[in-house]
Amino acid sequence: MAERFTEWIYLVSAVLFILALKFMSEVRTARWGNWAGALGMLLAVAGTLMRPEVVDYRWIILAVVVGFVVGAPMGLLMPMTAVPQRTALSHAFGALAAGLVGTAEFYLRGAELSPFFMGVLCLEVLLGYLTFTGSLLAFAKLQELIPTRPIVYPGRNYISLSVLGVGVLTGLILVANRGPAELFLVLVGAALLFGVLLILPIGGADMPTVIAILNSYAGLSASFMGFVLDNKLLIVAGALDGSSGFILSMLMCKAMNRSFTNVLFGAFGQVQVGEVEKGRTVQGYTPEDAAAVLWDARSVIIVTGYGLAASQAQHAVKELADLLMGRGVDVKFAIHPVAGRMPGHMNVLLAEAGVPYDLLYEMDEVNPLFPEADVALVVGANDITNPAAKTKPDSPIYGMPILEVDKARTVVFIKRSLAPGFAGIDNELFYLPKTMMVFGDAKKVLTQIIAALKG
Ligand code: TAP
Repeated sequence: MAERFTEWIYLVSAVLFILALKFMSEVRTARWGNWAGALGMLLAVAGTLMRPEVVDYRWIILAVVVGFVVGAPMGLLMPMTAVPQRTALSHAFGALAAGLVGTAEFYLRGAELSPFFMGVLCLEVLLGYLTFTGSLLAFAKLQELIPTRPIVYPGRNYISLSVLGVGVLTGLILVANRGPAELFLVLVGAALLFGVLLILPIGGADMPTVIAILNSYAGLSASFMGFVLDNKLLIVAGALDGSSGFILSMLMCKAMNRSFTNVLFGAFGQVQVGEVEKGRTVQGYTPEDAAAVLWDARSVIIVTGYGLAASQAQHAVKELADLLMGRGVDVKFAIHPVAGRMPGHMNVLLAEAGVPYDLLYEMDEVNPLFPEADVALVVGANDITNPAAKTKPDSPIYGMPILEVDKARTVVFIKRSLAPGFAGIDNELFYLPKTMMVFGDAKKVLTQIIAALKG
């Protein structure tokens, strides 16, 4: 009876997980997606605890308390800018759990497993442990605990693939012989080492894409765990996680015009400094100058990027937009799919500040509107506006679709310096006569512009 009840609860959870993904694919329904996912997980845990094989709750209660004590402050206190590294940590622990369950199953009933189940168990362990060390390293790079630049050495791809090859070969021997147990340790060691080798040559700024890939590995590992434990919900949830993570990483690569292999093996971001062209001058302006231009404008398109997140300027930009709209100015926000450092980064920040959804325009909708705009106000963005993506075939961002701010009558850039962004390259736009560079922290400069406009 309890078994049957659990199966029904699992079915409802699986539907909620699918709905969560569906809701999260649109800004308007994203919050429901969160709730659907959380409810699905609550039901899944409750259903599992009702299974007859759970006979003692003491360790489980302890684990729930520890999880709550660690997880609740992380959710409440961690700033939005740290979400990529928080996600990396979650993947690390989820994947470690899958790896440990696989290890326990191997030692408890490895000898009885059929070749199919041994194969699945080996895949679970391989993906679980490599995701564990890979995600920990991704976390350390994003948190700048270790250097974020790609760590490259000769023959790195061959070395990494050889270590993976050792893991796969060991798995095949285990499937054929179901032993010896010592070989299992080689499999675990190879997986742990491969996770490190995979991430070392990848630059910190590529980590969000890598995290989406690691997400899909962790999901697959959980799905394989579902086979080993004969738990249908784990199979479904893991497969959803694995496939959605994979699709997300593909979308991110497409939006950056990078191939999957270029992200994983291209050591992108090695040349981060010294790329700014020397001997050219830019025109620096004060916030008051920018306020004067905005005062006269009839239409303004605001483009936000990573710097908005770094300076937490979302509330200031909303206040400025309100002020301009109060004067009858037509204000739009242009959203680039890879602005910032994670998918939907700008949508989340602007939604947090209360910017109405109907002011947000996707790249394809807004690009034809730039020639009509009096001002393109670029706040803490760089690469997503860089015309090199269209004009310089040797540029690392060549082919990436951009927001065509250069077509507006005046371009106002708010950033702290001429420093490049994620791609490490100079931006022609800074040097155009129609460009006004207003140097400073985005929040500070916006606050000064608002004060000048009010004054
Ligand atoms: P970036 O090209 O990285 O430029 C951000 C600019 O913000 C920098 O040039 C920096 O210049 C400025 N900045 C930093 N802190 C600031 C502050 N406190 N106040 C004002 N400005 C500040 O960012 P973007 O235009 O958003 O482009 C995103 C890049 O990240 C793309 O190349 C994309 O391919 C890559 N990427 C995105 C994702 C996702 S999913 N979003 C994932 C991986 C990679 P200063 O230092 O001079 O201030």
